[in-house]
Amino acid sequence: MAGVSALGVVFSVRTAATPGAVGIIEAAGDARLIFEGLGCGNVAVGSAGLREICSVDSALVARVEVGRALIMPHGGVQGMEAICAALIARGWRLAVDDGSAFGLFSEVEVERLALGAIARAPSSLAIELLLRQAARWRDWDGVSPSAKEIVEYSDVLDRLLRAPLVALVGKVNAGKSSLTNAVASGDVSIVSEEAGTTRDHTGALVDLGGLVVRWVDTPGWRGAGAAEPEVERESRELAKGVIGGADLVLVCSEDEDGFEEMEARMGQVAQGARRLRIGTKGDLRGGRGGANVETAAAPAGPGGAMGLDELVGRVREELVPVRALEWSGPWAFAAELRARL
Ligand SMILES: Nc1nc2c(ncn2[C@@H]2O[C@H](COP(=O)(O)OP(=O)(O)OP(=O)(O)O)[C@@H](O)[C@H]2O)c(=O)[nH]1
Ligand SMILES: [Mg+2]
Repeated sequence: MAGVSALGVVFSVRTAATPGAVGIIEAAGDARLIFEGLGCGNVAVGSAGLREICSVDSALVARVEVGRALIMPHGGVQGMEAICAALIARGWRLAVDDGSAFGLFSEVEVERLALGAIARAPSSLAIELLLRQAARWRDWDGVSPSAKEIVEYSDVLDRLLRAPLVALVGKVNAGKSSLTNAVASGDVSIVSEEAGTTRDHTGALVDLGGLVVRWVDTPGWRGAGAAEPEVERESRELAKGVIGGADLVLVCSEDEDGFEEMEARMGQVAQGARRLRIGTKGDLRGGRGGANVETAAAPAGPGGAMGLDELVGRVREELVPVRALEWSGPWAFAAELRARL
């Protein structure tokens, strides 16, 4: 089309102000002219390929639309300058800097960071949110929501990127390992009637409906004054480190008094962590006061397990509440974004 050809190809450098390993050039215009200018073979719409461009460098060329391509060569300043000079010599026009590349946040840069985060995120709930971030950062005016609010929400949403630690604590035989196995739908921990079965903390990555957590079962604590085998004392000491680093502690107990007793014994170990009180063996004793959730992971009678869905829902809400998932502000999911807030 003559009109489009007359316009030629407009390109802009989308790399951040500080050059990174990869540079990004965005080209828009007539598709034939884009590939002629690059001097490389065609790339199908929606795909990417490694190409030798302008006889200067090899670059990843991604054709995002019929007439729009992202060209990602090595990011060094000299190399980028040589490519830009070659493109201008071939008739491409450098777009006037509208501030989007070097101002607050370039949409393409956020897109690149989001794709990297998606590749690493353990939780599937992160994906849809990350895909929305380029537009959210583009539309952010730098004032509202405030940087403080963005950081607060980002701290919560970042739990989708690093599998937060959930630690179960409770007295021996409270039913912690049974609960772990039921939630993880498999045999993660050994369960037995013998008190003190779990000697080491054991754990698994567990997907709680899109939020992946590190779910860790710890050895049980004996009642005050009870004799305790040396090996058990040592394993409990080791578990303290895990409990201390937990994002959420599930205090498990089959009797009403157990919660406060356990919390007092944990003392300062898990002072900063969020806590939920989980009533166990609900088939034997229902309606305990003080429990946030009542469960029966391995009921003795014919009925099935109880309270597991509620438990999963409460854990998710404690770690990544729906309020945060539905927040419409931008998420500073990468260090590069936080650094510029
Ligand atoms: N009736 C009933 N029994 C349960 C339930 N959950 C666990 N138990 C039984 O309680 C006993 C102890 O369970 P575990 O899951 O090993 O308890 P634990 O807290 O991991 O024990 P330690 O590792 O020794 O601290 C086993 O005999 C389980 O079958 C439950 O929901 N109902
Ligand atoms: Mg156990």
